[in-house]
Amino acid sequence: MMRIDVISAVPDSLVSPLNTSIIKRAQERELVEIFVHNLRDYAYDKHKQIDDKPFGGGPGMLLKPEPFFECIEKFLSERKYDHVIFPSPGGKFYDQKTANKFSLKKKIMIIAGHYKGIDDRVRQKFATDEISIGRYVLTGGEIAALVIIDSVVRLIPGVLNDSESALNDSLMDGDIIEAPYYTRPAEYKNLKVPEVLLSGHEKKIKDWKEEQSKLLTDKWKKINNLE
Ligand code: 6GU
Repeated sequence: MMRIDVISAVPDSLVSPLNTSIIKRAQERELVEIFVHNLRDYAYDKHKQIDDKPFGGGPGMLLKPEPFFECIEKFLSERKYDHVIFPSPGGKFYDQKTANKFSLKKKIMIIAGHYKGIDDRVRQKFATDEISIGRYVLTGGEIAALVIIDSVVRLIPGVLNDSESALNDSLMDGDIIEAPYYTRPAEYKNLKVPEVLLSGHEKKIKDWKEEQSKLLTDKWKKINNLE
């Protein structure tokens, strides 16, 4: 079973999303165990302070190094981790290839920052992978941690049912966008399902899906300035 430890100053923001739908089911099936840790539990001074003003001035507060060091050093003494992931806007862009790589591992730790971030010594000392999920700014690393966990856990064998199968998903076999899907009703508010999908003609349906996939993939590359 894969083990994922997440350390956060706002652990509540992680709990509901991880206990929902497919990720919840993956934990119930004992395919992954996900532990959300409250940084404040590792603040050993009497005020349990986890943040402080940045040296050199500037607005906002930083997460102090000591609670992270206490927490991370404890975890590292208990087991060996394949990756210690540090979500950060300055990191390497996250992609499917990286998700595939992480999904093959057994022990992953994710260190989520909040406020203006974390004292940089935490990253220097412990991070093996610094990862950005895109060119925009978030309030913290928690949502990035959820993105990473979701994309990794769904790749663990047994997590998805056959009907949810990852095999032919968009981007799985290298940047392919799938044809659009429709269900009943065949017509709704004058919006029609493509005729071919109602035809029962297997070969025509297959050809249509391939054609749509190619069109959407080309359009996707164009709007995203790829190739
Ligand atoms: Cl990983 N963290 C934050 N705070 N902002 C981001 C990000 C991560 N990736 C893109 N923007």
